[in-house]
Amino acid sequence: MTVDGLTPWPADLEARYQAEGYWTDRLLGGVLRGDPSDLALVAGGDRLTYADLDARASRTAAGLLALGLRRGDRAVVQLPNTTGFVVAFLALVRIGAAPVLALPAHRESEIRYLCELSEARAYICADRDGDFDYRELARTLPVEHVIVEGEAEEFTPLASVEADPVAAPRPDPSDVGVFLLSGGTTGLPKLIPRTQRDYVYNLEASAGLCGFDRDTVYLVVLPAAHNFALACPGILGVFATGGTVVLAPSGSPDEAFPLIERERATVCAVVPPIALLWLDAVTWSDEDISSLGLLQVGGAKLAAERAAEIPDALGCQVQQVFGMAEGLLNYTRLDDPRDLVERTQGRPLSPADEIRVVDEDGKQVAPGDVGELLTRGPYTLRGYYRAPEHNARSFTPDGFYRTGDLVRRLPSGHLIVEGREKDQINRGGDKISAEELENHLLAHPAVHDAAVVGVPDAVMGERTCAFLIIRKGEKTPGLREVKDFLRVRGVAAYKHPDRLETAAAFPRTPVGKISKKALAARLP
Ligand code: OOB
Repeated sequence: MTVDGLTPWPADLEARYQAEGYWTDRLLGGVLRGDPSDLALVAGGDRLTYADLDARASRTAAGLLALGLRRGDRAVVQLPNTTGFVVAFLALVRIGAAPVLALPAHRESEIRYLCELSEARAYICADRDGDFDYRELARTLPVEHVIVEGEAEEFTPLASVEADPVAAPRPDPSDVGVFLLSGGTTGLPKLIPRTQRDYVYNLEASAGLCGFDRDTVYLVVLPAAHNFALACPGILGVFATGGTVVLAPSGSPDEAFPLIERERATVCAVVPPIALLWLDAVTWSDEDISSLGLLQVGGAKLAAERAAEIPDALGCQVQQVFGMAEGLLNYTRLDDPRDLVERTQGRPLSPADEIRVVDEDGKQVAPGDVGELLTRGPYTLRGYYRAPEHNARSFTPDGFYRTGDLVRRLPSGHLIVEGREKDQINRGGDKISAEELENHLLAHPAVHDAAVVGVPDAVMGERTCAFLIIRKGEKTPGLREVKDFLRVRGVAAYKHPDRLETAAAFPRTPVGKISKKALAARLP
């Protein structure tokens, strides 16, 4: 059953998740549980206590209500790791208007689509990011309100969205709390509705598993809008347990190491390419990063050899995290034997997570064999937002989400990610839908057909290679020209191909689909 594009959990599972305590009445807006005088957030020059942040969030919530935003509305949020992100997020979830969390790297093609699909009433963005001006993008969007952190020009400055707190309707725990973006396997990205109660469970259970408490100082180097940094346990998991969040602009050792030293950061979440950079940087850097006790690594597969190096080289524990915006999180446990921490991508967070590993016919494989991971549970979506056709393919009739990941399950329940079935490239944790990029490439006048594949890469895990069949009589475009073409179309730069190859024809599978395996095999 689908209501307004949302697929609720069936009543029997809802009753079970409530009875067993996975779902409670706690709301995302109530996540600031630290001591009022304790430090909650360090960002740029800002140092906010829990009392400061709570006051900012409720004044901004009242300001949003005064603008006319209401429970059930949506706002596309595209902010880097700033105080504004945290305040805007908390304010929106408090009034029950769901943030649609775009990444700072997204451009017009992605943002326009998100605004249209979500029928967002507001777009909340930064002024600029280097050369890129979000206000110029905002001028083209179909939204009522544009709210800008920084120099707002003709738009509403975020700092001016504030008023004396007023009583407002309380969101229901079953309401959508936040929309996350799927990595995407189709032509267009999908929206993942995360309910207030499922996301609260996600962040609280994760914080418990990772041993977060008021002494935790969590350094954010990934985009705050990404599920990993936001709620696994992330920013929200820190707030729920009374620790301190420190926002860094990026994972570059030049920026991250001085912050670890200055703020005595104890935990950080990174993607494998950042872990590799740090392993290298620590050999020459002068900063004291000895406060770091835990490095969470996820988003893409971390090689066992690298995982093994981290404790000695960086002086901290490593935790592998295999998660997805759709829900399911797997963590290695802090007391797991070394072998499991190095070789596996962890086991499910929740006792209520249901796992199936199946073959192409949907039958469970023998224990220890590789198959596709299917999952269902108290914080895994039951359907993408307004995507009935895609949902019919992405879920089994009994509501298991088909992850597209190929895994092997050990007797301990730990999963090893062995590959991927979905047509997606994982470029150092950034996900690229092959079909989405192919559709953009097909719009190029010289391109007759396009097929995008991942190429193994020592640092990024994979890079993106686009195979093009060029139209008769047309000149083959160079990589630079193709990137410019995609930039003008408003496609985020991380989705641009790293490499171009031409082909006279594409190899086909027996059923006539392009064989990406055979294409990739053509590369030296
Ligand atoms: C995280 O979330 P997404 O939505 O950006 O990407 C999910 C996909 C997974 O389906 C899998 O294909 C891949 O990313 N992945 C991994 C992995 N962690 C994610 N593949 C191998 N090893 C891993 N450790 O990437 C995400 C969300 C929450 C926490 C951590 C990561």
